[in-house]
Amino acid sequence: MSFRTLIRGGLVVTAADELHADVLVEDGRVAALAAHGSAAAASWTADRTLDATGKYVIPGGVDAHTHMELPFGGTAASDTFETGTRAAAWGGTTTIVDFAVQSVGHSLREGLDAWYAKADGRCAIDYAFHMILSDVNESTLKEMDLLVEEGITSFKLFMAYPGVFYSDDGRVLRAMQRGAANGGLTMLHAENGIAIDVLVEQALARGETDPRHHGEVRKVLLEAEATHRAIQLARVAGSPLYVVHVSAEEAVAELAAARDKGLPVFGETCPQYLFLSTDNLAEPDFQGAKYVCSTPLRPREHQAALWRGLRTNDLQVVSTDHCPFCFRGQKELGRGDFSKIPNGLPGVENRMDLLHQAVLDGHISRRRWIEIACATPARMFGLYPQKGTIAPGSDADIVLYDPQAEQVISAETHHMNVDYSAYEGRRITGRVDTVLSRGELVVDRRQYTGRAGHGAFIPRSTCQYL
Ligand code: DUC
Ligand code: ZN
Ligand code: ZN
Repeated sequence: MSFRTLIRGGLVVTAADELHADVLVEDGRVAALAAHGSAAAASWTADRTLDATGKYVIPGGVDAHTHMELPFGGTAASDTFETGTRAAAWGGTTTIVDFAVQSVGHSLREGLDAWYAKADGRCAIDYAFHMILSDVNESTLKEMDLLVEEGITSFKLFMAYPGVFYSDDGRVLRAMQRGAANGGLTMLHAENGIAIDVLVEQALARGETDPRHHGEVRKVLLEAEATHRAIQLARVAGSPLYVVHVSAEEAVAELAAARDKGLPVFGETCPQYLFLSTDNLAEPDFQGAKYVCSTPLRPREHQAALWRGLRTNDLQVVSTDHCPFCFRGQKELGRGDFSKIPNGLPGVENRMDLLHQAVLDGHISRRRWIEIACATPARMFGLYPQKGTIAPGSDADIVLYDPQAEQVISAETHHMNVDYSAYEGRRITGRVDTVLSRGELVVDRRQYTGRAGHGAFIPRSTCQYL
């Protein structure tokens, strides 16, 4: 017996359309859409009807950049797959793409299997994986082909973090060449980590140990230079390129120049770069440590360039880089030495709301909100149209969003497993009301009804955005 859910009376917003339509869900998938009051909609019967009057009916968010349980700097990101995906659901995100990590000296297989094991049976929403390459060699290059066949179709390399994740230009080039051949999308952390480490050492020697110095040594020019270099390497390899967590205006300019030449170069930014700045990093009493991430927060003047990039499609995606560390006991590891502060911010629960606020503030349109947060990440990473839209045949990952509800973001009320909020006290208009994942209610009128283990691993096809 099939199970049917009817979502009545809402405004369906996708990247392409805004429709006053009812949505029929059958066995976890979208079966049909029809205008309110149409003969088709009137004829539908269902086992369950959700009243979406006054609400938006939007695709569940796709957060293409998370780090649940990431080991980093002698500690590990504080959200597990269980707590992190639950928080994601609360925030209207129904798919995450997390980064499995290969460590130096180990195979991709070992790293990937460790990530499958961490996530299996624990997720509230669906999930997929990218693979971080820390050790590019003959054997791991061959393994890339196998991963693409298994649905791990994107590979992150680091120009930063020498001695940990860092790959030199030759290794980056080899991985790009392999991706060009097997269809894998190369993702790059574009910061010149070799130069940054020199500046870190010099700053510490001068006694500059506060969190704000993290932002000062990780210079805009070193992000722009690495972005430029990444683009040239991708051209040489004949490979597309996706630059993660773009934060500097000068890096956006490099992407825009490449795109003006018609190159398949893409960029992602994150809420922290759109809403926070070096003012936060400079907060007294070591509070700035809450905002230490890499790439770093920039002076607030950079925000306008990021918003412009999102409007002009020089930037295509907003993901969170969700990588939470508690202030107490984790961020505190870097008291007296900013280079020991674990890098990362929480945000998986906040992205959809912050971007809705950006619609109200006039930075982006309502459809662009859905495009950068749902549809494009799904297409970029081979999940479309299963994820990222509301269309017949798509998974019924659907959010009923109340555009008029008021909320104040706070660690007191959030669901992420972290003891602070990067957006504490911020007023937002708009709030998630109800969330469906493959037709199952995960949040029902602000009550959590999901469960660990509902979320499934989703193998991905190759990039659909080329
Ligand atoms: N940046 C962060 O802030 N955290 C994890 C890894 C990264 O590149
Ligand atoms: Zn990174
Ligand atoms: Zn990251």
